[in-house]
Amino acid sequence: MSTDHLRRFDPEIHQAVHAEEARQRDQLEMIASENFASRAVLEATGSALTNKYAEGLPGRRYYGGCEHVDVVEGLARARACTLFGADHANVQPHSGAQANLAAFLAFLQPGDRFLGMQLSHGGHLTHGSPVNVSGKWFRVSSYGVRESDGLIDYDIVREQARSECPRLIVAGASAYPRTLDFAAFGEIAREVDALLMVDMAHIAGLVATGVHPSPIPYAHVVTTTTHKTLRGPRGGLILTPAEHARAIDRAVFPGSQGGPMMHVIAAKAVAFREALAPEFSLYTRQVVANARALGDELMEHGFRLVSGGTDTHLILVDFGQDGLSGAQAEAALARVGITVNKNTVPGEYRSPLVTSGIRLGTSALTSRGMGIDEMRLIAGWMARVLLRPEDDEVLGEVRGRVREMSASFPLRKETVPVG
Ligand code: DSN
Repeated sequence: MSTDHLRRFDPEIHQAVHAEEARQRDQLEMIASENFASRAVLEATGSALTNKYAEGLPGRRYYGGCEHVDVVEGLARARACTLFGADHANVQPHSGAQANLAAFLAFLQPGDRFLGMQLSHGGHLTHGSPVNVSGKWFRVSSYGVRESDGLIDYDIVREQARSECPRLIVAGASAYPRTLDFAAFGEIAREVDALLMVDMAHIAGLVATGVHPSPIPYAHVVTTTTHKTLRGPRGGLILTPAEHARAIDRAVFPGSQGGPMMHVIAAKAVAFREALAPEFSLYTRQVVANARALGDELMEHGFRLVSGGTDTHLILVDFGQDGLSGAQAEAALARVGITVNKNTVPGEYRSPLVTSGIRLGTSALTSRGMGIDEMRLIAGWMARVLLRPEDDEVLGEVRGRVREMSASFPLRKETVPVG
């Protein structure tokens, strides 16, 4: 996209934007929650719709001049419903955290109890962490993964649900590499008469294409971001059965947000259209195949993966209590141009700023067209760096390989369906 005006008016911001574009292009982006949106998504995000106030919903706005943004939001809602097989979509949440807050507002009163996955076991900040509003305003009980195999033990979740009697159960994670059994969560919620909320932010693209089972048949509300495996603009989305549509809409606006970001909603509509195209299914299948290949190769090199592998786009490497810290690994990989994030692992004893693991994802590299051969090469380079993080000769050589590979795969393949 042309940035001539920005260059002339604000050279400092222009320079930083271009430096970031170069960073994304020249490095290997392996943060599991990131991806590269298409040009069409970027154009919609950068459009004149940013100027428009449109509190309310299509056809029922508090401002004039909404006839065009009504079209946009109508399309976004209809496409989201088609994509996920949902009755109702609210496309206004500014982010995943806002979507979760709105879901809590719709279904809980302050002081109610809910059951969510513990952050250090792969859950999310907004699922009841004491530093987040979800942990401050509600009583929270947490479930984790089994120490022996890193998997959720649904019998333990059931026992906890029976003894804690939560009003709502949250299923969903930001660092769980395996398939989530939404049917089991649904059964547990029914048994204890709780509502089921699913936060599918990480796996939304996989769910949209049937690569991961859908939570829609089991959940009272499903929240997600739109920018991870779904590859849209940065934002949130809530899906719900028709009976809860009004409660959710009111919890978003006026409950917890003001004016919707219509430019981002336009970009969400574009991303949903892209995700409905057959090419997107091929993409998500490749994302998972790539994650499996990356994980297998890392294990060949002697690394331990939480749960012994992956069913998704995500891998969690556990260096162990006496091993490299996640912070050291993140820094060493950054020096060769591989971007990852340090991550707590189940049973973590180091601080969240240090950690004993790293989280890897294949969504962004797969968007560049990389496949299994590239994943195997990258795993080998990572192993060399992580086994000798202070060896400048090794780092220099791997940095050169990373540059060569990045140069061979364009950052943004066009994904917009024709017709
Ligand atoms: N920060 C996101 C992630 O990296 O998983 C979740 O909000």
